[in-house]
Amino acid sequence: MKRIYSTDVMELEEGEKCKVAGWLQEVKNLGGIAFFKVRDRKGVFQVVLVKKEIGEEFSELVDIPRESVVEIEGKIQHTDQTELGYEILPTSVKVDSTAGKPLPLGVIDKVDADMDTRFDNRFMDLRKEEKMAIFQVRNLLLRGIRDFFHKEGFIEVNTPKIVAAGAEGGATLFDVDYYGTDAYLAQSPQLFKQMLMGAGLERVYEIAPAYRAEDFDTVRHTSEFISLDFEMSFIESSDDVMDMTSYMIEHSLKYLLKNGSDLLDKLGAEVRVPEHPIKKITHHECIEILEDLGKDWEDEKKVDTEGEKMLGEYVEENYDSDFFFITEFPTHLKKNTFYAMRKDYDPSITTYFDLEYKGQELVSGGQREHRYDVLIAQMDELGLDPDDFESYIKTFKYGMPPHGGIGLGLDRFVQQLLDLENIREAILFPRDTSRLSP
Ligand code: AMO
Repeated sequence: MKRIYSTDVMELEEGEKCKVAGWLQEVKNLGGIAFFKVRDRKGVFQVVLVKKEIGEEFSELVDIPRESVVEIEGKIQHTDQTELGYEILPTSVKVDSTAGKPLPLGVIDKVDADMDTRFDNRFMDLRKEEKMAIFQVRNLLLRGIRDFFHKEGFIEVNTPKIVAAGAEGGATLFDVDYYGTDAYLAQSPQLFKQMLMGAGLERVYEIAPAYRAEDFDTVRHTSEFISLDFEMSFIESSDDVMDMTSYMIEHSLKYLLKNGSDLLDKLGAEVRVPEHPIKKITHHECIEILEDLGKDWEDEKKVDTEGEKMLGEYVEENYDSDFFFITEFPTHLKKNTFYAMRKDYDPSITTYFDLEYKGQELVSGGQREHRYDVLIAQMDELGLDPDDFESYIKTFKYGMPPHGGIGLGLDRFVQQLLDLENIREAILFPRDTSRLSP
């Protein structure tokens, strides 16, 4: 008999035969009758064991340890005794795998264990309905994003993660011993995306891990995260890149609302789709707003973590939106990005922007410098040796269109979307300064 899910059982007629399988979540033994609650990835179903009918085997069955994997064949019985409205009367119970005792982590406990215990036993933690739902939402978000890029004529690419030079400055590079040569884990596909513009692909995107040796732990940084990047050619300005970014956010959130409203309800998440165009505030204006709001700076005036939060609340109150762009970042604040195009009327300002979501940076991007001579001059200014970036630089010598793109932290997107306190909740097996296993 073909196995069906807990949700399919509801559709069956009284007395109809079925086969279900899952994890034995709970056993309630009342003496002459016992109840199993069995969970599969879609929900929970109830099995009723009547001692008189089962006979000797009854005592063995009610002793099966919780969280063992069982396969049950039986008949449907409609009932108003349970919330579900139906239960299964078993004709056979097969134990595929017996769970050890005690469990390293409770699955239906009301109170969560501490984070370390949970992540040490992540396979068990993910059995919890509300934890699994996070990754079902993440999956739908990704499907919405891929759907958008496909519609817009972008192709999905994969670039190397073992690289010879960093794209985001030396401080957060992980070293790799590459057959005796120094190499690094890629911080961003940035330089490769640009080379693909030189290759004439015109519209590309990548969804892949990026690595940063962040030397402290925060609730929004991990050492490995999924970077969603796109790059597009023949743009007129960074406005084209911002437009594409906001359409992508809009499309993916609408896709999620359309296909995952049950999951969002389960997680108590209210998703607000941004109205196009998303509000743009220059970095300079941000500083003025923060000054009006009474922010104190210890040293340089810039939008720091506290400033982001204050601006997030300001935009929420005044523009009723979770999103806004900070545009025209001063050149010295984007010091690692030698590839950023600067404003022609004022080279102390870049065409670079961040997209903020609920008071936290979600995206960075802008228009790139595509003119070879200017690019070399910008590298010189930052003390970078063009020889270290030889294969990248070469691309600019033989025909490079005007282009731009972004990087979006997917884990942060899920974190902010679902109001998760810690980015690690949005990652199956997070990597940080103290975690390398599992
Ligand atoms: P940036 O360094 O701002 O830009 O990174 C882009 C986005 O990636 C996310 N992010 C992180 N998420 C989790 N943990 C981290 N340690 C971490 N670091 C970054 C953030 C951030 O906004 N090359 C540019 C992109 C471009 O211009 O195309 C870049 O990587 O959400």
